[in-house]
Amino acid sequence: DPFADDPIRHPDLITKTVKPRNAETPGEAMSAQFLTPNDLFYVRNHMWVPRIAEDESDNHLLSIELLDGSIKEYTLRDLKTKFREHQVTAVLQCSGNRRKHMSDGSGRATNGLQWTAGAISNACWEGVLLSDVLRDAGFENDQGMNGTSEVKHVQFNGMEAYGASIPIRKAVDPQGDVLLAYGMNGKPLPRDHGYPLRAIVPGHVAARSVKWLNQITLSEDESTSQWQRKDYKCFGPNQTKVDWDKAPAIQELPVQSAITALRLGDWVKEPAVPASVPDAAATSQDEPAADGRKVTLSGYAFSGGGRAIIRVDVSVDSGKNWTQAYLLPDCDPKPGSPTSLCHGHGAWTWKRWMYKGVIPASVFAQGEPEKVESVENAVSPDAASDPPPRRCTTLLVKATDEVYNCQPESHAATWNFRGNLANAWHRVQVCSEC
Ligand code: MTE
Ligand code: MO
Repeated sequence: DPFADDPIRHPDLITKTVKPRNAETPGEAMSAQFLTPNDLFYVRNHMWVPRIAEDESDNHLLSIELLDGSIKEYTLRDLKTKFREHQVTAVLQCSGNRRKHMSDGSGRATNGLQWTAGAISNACWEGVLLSDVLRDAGFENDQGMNGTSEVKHVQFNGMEAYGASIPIRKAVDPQGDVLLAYGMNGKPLPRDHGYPLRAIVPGHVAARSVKWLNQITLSEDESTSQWQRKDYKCFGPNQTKVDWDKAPAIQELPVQSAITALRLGDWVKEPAVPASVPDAAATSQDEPAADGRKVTLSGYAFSGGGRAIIRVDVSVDSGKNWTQAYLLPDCDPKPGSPTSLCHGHGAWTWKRWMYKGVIPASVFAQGEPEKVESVENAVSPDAASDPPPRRCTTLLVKATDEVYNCQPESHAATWNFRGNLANAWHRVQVCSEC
């Protein structure tokens, strides 16, 4: 059993599969902390977890093959002593995050692990810049940056045979912050997250952040692994028998958001309509008690490519009206300052958001709840006062990034048989007596 030596995991992780280990971060843990604790960081393993003894880790060997076939070797000790250490705060998000929402929301099955909203986490990574190491190995970073090098891709290989690649430009971009990381939130990388060395490619799909890294190859071509050439690509909703070569591998991620914690509070009395609106005030005479139910929502928003989140919109009435959520200022003061939790040149981290409001009684629709996506990991209703009959509404969140990318309204339009990059508005149904 190749998995016999896998590490023991935190019981609060939400297990999807045991061999190999795949587990989501619990919703409350995502809302509660900007940096996900190491033992609650989501785990996505395709195979077993390689073991490197602690007293051997400094001798862990990284080999770098240049285009002419020559090989440079660095031990982890070399990396730690020859190069300047950098910190980069960055989200990792699996391309399958929210795949279950795509399956449920579109009514069409997708292939792959049915993740809900927890295949994403945020950490401060410590390591050395890939660009510094490539320069030392003899690569001309300028040529990689301006496109004159024959090297077009940097291929990463992990010890258990996982592999992926990124474009050379991202690898050597002085603003790109690609790390060879050995630390995570101030501690050595945990075994599940690549001990003793992994790539961190901020702003890109996490599939490119290869764990247990022991080989880098500079090449004219992408990695030939199935994870580069097949699994992590998207096709049109009509396409199920596809020409894999025609679609580019996923690199930068699209804009995303989710509700990860939801708390329904007490019923409160509120005027249904402002008295200053005469017509409405007249109608409200005939209407039943104009109360509403307090609600507190929180969650994350994130966009790839270092694009910052500028706005998060919340609706408590199935999308008829929207309000802006409060964005938590985790990265203040200025990113890069020693007191900031954010390190790096781009907006590589998630923005956590919060919303406190009242769901007016009038928006709870009568009748049986329709079937919608759920955040089964997140809902923790409070005990409420006297329950009225079961009436439901849909709470929604959507985010916008700095170039005004926004999320699609439904999963139907972006459905793809691999269930990659599910990023439609996140919907959670709540009922008046929940
Ligand atoms: N690297 C190796 N060596 N083996 C893997 O299975 N999985 C990839 C990537 N790097 C993987 C890997 C995928 S698909 C994801 S989403 C991330 O690692 C998950 O990183 P994490 O487990 O640290 O959250
Ligand atoms: Mo992934």
